[in-house]
Amino acid sequence: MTPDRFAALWRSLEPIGRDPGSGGYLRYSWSRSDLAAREWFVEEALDRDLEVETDGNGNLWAWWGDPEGGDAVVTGSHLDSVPHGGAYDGPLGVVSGLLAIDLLRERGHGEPRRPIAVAVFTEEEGGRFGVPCLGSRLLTGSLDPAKALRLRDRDGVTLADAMTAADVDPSRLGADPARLQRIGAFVELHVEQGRALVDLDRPVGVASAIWPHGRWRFTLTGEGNHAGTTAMADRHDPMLTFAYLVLAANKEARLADALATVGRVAARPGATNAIAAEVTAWLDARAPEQSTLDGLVAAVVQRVSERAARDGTKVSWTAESLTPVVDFDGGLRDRLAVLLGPAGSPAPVLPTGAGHDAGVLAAHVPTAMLFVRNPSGVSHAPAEWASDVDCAAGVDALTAALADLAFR
Ligand code: HGY
Ligand code: MN
Ligand code: MN
Ligand code: MN
Repeated sequence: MTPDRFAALWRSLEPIGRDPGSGGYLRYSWSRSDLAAREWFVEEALDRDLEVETDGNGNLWAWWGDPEGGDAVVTGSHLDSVPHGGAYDGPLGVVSGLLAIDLLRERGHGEPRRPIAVAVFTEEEGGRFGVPCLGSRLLTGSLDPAKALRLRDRDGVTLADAMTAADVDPSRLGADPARLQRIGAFVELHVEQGRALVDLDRPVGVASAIWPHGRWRFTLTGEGNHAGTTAMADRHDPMLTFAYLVLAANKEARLADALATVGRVAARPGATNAIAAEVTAWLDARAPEQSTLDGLVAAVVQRVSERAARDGTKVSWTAESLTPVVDFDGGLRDRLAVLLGPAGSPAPVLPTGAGHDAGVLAAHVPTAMLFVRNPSGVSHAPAEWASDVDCAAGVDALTAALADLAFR
């Protein structure tokens, strides 16, 4: 794959959903820009004579070969983004899957022995409805469809209404064991969200594991009152408790050598001249070990509860999503590391703290991930970037992986 050829397809998707102000993406699942990106995918797949289907959870599948053949080799990723996210997180895996099929056909492999599909999973980021990997969790039966249909976005729109508005029937949501059984292996290519490959000076790596991680929603309740007539000593201000939540998360994560982020908060009523009555804040916590993660969250809860008692506020919390550690299939991992590295120097194998649909599927089918070098390591922000040269190397790696798995 030449960098120019990668760039040609990449440039046809890149503008869809980009916010002209921040340069980041606003591709929330079932939004207009997500629908435009999905339409782009369907067109590109049909141009390649791939058979396209939308499953009951809204995930897209573009097939080369008869899906009923079973033991399929599936690649792909997601097209949705976090608010003002980067261009490559998700789309790189989808574009690379389509280009890998082009290369396989041009290299005269003939028809694959195992059917191949490029999949696009819905709401991987949880950017609209709050639960990450929604499409793959529903497919694998690891999320209750009734609960999913009630999920609401920031405007109060339910997933059911959003799907209906997009002309996709929400009543088919739920586990799809027959579809899952079709998959013999899943390989997701993704831009690296970190700098390990930069430090190793390698364009492509193979994932070993995904750290355990989760999202917790904290509700801090105080007493709304007038900003101009309430003495400081008389206040029960949940924003104060919130400030302490952020500090405690930061401190406890550093102590535990783990990661904790409070990136989203909502204050009610949210008026400049009114003391907040209630604050809702979301904690994203991640650690190499489950015990470290559990300890970190327990410490944050303890600190915030102690603080709430001092502030005269109340605190409640609930886990919105939990992802246990994912160890990718060792055989697949090692096979791809050898295949994708120059002779005698296997591709680097590295863990990640980022969640992926591959992490959900790994509990059900042999799964691997390939990473493409990200020079700044930045992700979930407009600055996320990968060079056309490295992206082309990623397509070559994915092509080699699919050739090895589906044509032998
Ligand atoms: O949040 C994550 O780790 C992933 O990018 N959804
Ligand atoms: Mn992401
Ligand atoms: Mn992603
Ligand atoms: Mn007033």
